[in-house]
Amino acid sequence: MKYSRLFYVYFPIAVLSVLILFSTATLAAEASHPLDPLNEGEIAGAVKVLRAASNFPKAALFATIQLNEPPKTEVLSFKAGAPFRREAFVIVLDRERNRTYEAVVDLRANKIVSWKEIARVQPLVLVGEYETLQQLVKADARWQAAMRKRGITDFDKVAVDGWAVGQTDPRFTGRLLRGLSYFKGDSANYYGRPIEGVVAIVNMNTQKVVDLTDTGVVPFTRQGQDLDEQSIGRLREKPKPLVITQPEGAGYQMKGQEVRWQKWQFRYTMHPREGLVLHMVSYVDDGKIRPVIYRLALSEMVVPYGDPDANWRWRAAFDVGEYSVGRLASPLEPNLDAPENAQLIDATFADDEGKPYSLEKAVGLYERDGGILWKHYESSSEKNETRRARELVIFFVATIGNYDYAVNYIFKQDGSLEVDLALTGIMLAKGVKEKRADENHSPTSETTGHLVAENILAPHHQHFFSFRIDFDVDGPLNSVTEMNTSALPAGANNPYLNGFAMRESIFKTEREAGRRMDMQAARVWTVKNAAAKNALGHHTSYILVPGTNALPYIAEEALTRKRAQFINNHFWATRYRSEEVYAAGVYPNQSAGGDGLPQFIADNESLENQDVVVWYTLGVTHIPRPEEWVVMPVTHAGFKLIPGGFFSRNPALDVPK
Ligand SMILES: [Cu+2]
Repeated sequence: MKYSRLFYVYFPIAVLSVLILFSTATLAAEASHPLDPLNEGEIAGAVKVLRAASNFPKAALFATIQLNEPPKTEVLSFKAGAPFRREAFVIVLDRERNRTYEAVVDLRANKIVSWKEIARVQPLVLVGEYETLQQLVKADARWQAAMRKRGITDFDKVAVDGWAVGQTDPRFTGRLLRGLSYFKGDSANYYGRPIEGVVAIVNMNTQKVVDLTDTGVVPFTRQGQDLDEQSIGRLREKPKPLVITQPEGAGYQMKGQEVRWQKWQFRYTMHPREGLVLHMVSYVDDGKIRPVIYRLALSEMVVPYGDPDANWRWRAAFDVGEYSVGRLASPLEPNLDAPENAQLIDATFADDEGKPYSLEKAVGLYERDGGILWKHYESSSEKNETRRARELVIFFVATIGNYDYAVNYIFKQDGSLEVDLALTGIMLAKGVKEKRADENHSPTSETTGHLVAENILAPHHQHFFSFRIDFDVDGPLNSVTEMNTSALPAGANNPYLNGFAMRESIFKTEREAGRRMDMQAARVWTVKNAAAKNALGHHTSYILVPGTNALPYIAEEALTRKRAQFINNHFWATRYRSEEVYAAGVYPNQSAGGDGLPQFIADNESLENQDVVVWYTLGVTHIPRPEEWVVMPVTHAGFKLIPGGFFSRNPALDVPK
């Protein structure tokens, strides 16, 4: 049992030392709110109850152990101190029989509430499978021969990376992973040295390498490419110190999982699959708590690669559903991953055996300068009025193999909330025989990848992120609209041809609400409350303002596209259903396609004045540059949720100097 750093904040030193001396497992851990994440005791309790059941498969592994979030109505009506349910949702993999089960365990009564087999699915990649896969591949005679052919005899110098199998030959069945080999040598970083052409397919249940392809030797460098200062070599002069201090402490208050800052209040949890989740985001307006969002998280991702090569055509990582971005959060390094005033918070997860563990410094929370909040300089009177903005950032970074993704939620004083993704890490590298970009083609020729170093090509790819936003603007009953702007037709009403108008239309049903961006129409979407109005008579709303985005290149007929239909639209809206959480379904790993959003909208439910959920797909088309090698400078992509008639005037007018 490990006390979280948060916990310390609320206890004076004297009390703290007593706690350390007489620490008991339950003190820090007791859940005080229905949305509190499972603590170590609860995870262990759920596992104990399941293992004690006579039908529990002996060799089973735990793919997921998470809070079974109570029904929304129960959470919304919860009053502090009142009793509330505690349940664990568990996904169990029976390796021996290749079967998957879902269980719900009542943690108060210590009993199994439900246990059911889910046919023909594979849970996400288990933590231990990465190492097992590596051992299995390295023991394979065909793989060893492929290494020897490349002059590699010391197999300890090779790293084998585990990948969800993606599209595969129907000959191979069961629980499959692929193994990609890299020359590691004595370095930490091996992603710049792919042993191209060698890919293994492994059945993880039978623990057999079922296929090994070797499409031929491609040169790779044995020289290390580590990223530490010493390996990089000559460094520029370090800038003079820039110090961030908060002499009176942080400007936010934190109580358990709840954060209050500058009229905002919300809860957060670190979810094993989705990473950071924001719950019950509200704005305190004139003393009244006004709900905006019930739940916001990254629901799914897919990263399809555009190289038709035999060893690349299947690559499309569903990072949330196949790998789980929460459990793959990397521990944040103080003063580097976050500024010096940041608070770094641990998360509690379960391993494959169901054993709880603490992932240290998984979440960062800090205030930062936000530039100018608003300003006007009165030229005639030479009077300046400026207010400086402050922002609150809560974030985590998921590292999925070579790539690192930071997901930042940024609260602002003007009532807006920004979602900012930062993409960094190392591009997926393909070994090629060319040493120079002009060796085989002219600069204007068609390519599916870019040479970024000698013998290294970075194939073109796209990153798609699906954010699920369960809006509750001034309450759960909302409607969804689209705003399109266009020029007015010529005529008596528009004699100078300057006129343009915005038309707002309401989505009546789920299928109508599948939409794409339109720059000509300056298209945005809103979630409105039909019952609540501001002082000027506007229905209160929040507007989803897209930022950069992309459309998919992978064909609609391709299996990857069928599995990732959430990328068909930038915007989706569905009726709230507690089980509809993942844009590509609960089990995208080895899926045949069609799960998730296409299913959620199949019944075409009404969206008018209902509890609605919005899904925003954010795409990034990545045409690699040499400047992104050997590690990528951060690329940002995101979107904003801004109030539209939620307030009656600029809500940041009251921010003092
Ligand atoms: Cu990329």
